[in-house]
Amino acid sequence: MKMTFRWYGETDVIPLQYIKQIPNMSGVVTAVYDEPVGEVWGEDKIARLKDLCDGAGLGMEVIESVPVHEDIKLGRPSRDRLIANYAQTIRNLGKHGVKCICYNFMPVFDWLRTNLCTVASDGSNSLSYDHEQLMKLDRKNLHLPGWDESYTPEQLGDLLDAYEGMTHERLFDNLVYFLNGIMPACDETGINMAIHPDDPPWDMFGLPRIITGAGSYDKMFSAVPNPHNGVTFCTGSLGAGRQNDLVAMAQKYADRIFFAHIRQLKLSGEHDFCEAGHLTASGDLDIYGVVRALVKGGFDGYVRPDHGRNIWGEDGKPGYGLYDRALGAAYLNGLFEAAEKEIK
Ligand code: DNO
Repeated sequence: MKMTFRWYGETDVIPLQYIKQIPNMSGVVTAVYDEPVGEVWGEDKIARLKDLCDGAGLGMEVIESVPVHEDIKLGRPSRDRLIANYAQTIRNLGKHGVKCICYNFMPVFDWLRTNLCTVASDGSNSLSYDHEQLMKLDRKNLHLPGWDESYTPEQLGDLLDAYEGMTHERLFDNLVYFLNGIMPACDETGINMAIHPDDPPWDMFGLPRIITGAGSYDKMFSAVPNPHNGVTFCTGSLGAGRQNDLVAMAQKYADRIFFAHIRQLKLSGEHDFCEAGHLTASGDLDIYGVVRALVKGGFDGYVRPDHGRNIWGEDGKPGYGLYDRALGAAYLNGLFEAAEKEIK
């Protein structure tokens, strides 16, 4: 396993040097943030990021994310040009030592929460999701925490209209078309594609979601068996789906899990959850069980502590402060060391 940490590039308030000081930190997970979705990432921008990481003694082998243009998800005629651009970005990243790309195939919205700052009894705060509250939102006038800057109301309205009538089957076919289009670039460069599960793993506002659990994985691997086609195993996203047995999945798909996002949830009701500290005892997901299952399955990928709480007075980017993620990394290092010594 290679321990990594998400870093939002030069505008991130967390210095690379602090990340390097976390024990066992092999590298950062980052992206080129100033290229419009669908454009090719230029080598100059990639090289600049890589230089910064090198300078701090950190690797840059994982990119999260190279976003997929909505026209590709919608299957519009422009997709062929956009897929060719994506493949070129893969080739450019490959030239600079990138080994793994995390992406998602969620229509319109990536992650969804109803509150980015839910205060716990110990004074820490974290992200949470309340299904009833979300269902009450007006689809025609949507305001979601963390999303207001991504779209103007008109853009959002047009996009939601464009997905009108989109079925799970068609969206899945569009994913397969996309993967088949980029696999040659992965074969050439050796880059592994790691799809992130839908977060949370159910349909929203009439938009289909297709990467929700073991069934989706089986379907995707049988449609595109190429060994570079794999997943980002995100415990928090998959774990919100009560039907998902994370421990069984971690072991079963270990050889297709190129990247693991590990975080903890406290579940309530059928859908609701609040993010918690990484420790198994802090929530309802068996983090120890997942790590053990990954090791048992022969997992050899990248790991990052996923969303942390804000603790010790830090006012970090929601989910991405320094302190609690560093505690998460330390905890995960311990679990991996123990599991590897026990199992190998
Ligand atoms: C949120 C992240 C997601 C993730 C993308 C990957 O904190 O887990 O935004 O980066 O879904 O494409």
